[in-house]
Amino acid sequence: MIETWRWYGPLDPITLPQIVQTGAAGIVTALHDIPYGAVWSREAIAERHEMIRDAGLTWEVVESLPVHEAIKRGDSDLDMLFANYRQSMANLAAEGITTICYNFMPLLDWTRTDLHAPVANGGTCLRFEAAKMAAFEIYMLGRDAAREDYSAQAVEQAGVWFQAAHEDDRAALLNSIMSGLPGAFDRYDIAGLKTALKGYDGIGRAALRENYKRFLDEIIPTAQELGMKMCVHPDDPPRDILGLPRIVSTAEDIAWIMAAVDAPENGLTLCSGSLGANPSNDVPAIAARFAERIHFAHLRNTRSEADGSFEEAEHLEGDTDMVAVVRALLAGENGRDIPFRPDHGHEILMDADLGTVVGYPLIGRLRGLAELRGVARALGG
Ligand code: CS2
Ligand code: MN
Repeated sequence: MIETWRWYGPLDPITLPQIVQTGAAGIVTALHDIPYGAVWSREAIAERHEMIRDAGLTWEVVESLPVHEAIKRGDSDLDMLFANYRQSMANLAAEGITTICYNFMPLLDWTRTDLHAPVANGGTCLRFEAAKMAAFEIYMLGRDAAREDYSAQAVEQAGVWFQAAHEDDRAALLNSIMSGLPGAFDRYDIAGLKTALKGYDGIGRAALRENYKRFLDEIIPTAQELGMKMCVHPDDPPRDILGLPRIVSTAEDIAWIMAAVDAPENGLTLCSGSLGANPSNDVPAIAARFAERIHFAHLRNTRSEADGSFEEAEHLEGDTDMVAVVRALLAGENGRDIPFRPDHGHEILMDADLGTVVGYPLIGRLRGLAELRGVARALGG
């Protein structure tokens, strides 16, 4: 398997020469400065590619080439957005970059309520606390229907939390929930989020699937012409949130996507952490079932709690048997060629001082990468 490392570009406090020292061979990155929906020019791609090459690394995967919200909403006039997306794909292919990760989550990418939850042996992790998310939805967004989406206990605790919360606590919660959009343009405040949510009024699961199918129909033939592999990233957490449907959350969802356009170019990013946050997802089984369509892997672990809360565990700990996941990936025909990266990591040792992108500390990820490397090596990968 190809060891990779997510790099946020020239503004990332972790430099390319430092990444070389992690032992990773490849880079996963995006042109984060280009607004969603605009074309990635050949020149901008080439310039970034050269930096990576000059450091002795390869640009293995684009993460992400973002899908504009208008496409997810299925607005009527999307020709220009599809044309731009295809043009970016062509420009990337011309530079020899042929694996593209994207997601189809409405509005929010990964969602957590605490960015620095303490872990037992020191350090901190990203945490999703059902009661705090419920408090955000019910009291801060005023979405009363959210009461139905959480356990009675979580709803009750949400009230308790909100009563006791100061303005700072609420601001911190909003900030945590918005932090899953690293490098993204659209960060919302409460008013902005309410407006953005209105744009999804009337869009349920079936409509979102229809919009996704339209995207695949527009994009996959181009991927085939260009020899590119598209790989969708699962929803994180793998459940509806803010009343928005999520359609990349379970094995059944993935099977629907793979069948929607049944071609190897229509593939999957196996994110063990995202999928694993739903206890009914059997991640090694998902890896085995879709192995031939998995073009990229995010390896990380989570530990779920009874009320729907979960937090990120060390890469080899938590609910998912990581050795079984790697074994399943390696059993696939192209298993040895799959790029993988340690997805997130705990902030440990000096990490908190380094000013790295939230969820992407240096030492915590380095630890994860080293552990995963050991697993892969032991299994012959
Ligand atoms: C990533 C996602 O940080 C993460 O959890 O795995 O943000 C991922 O980059 C996107 O969803 C892919 O489009
Ligand atoms: Mn991931």
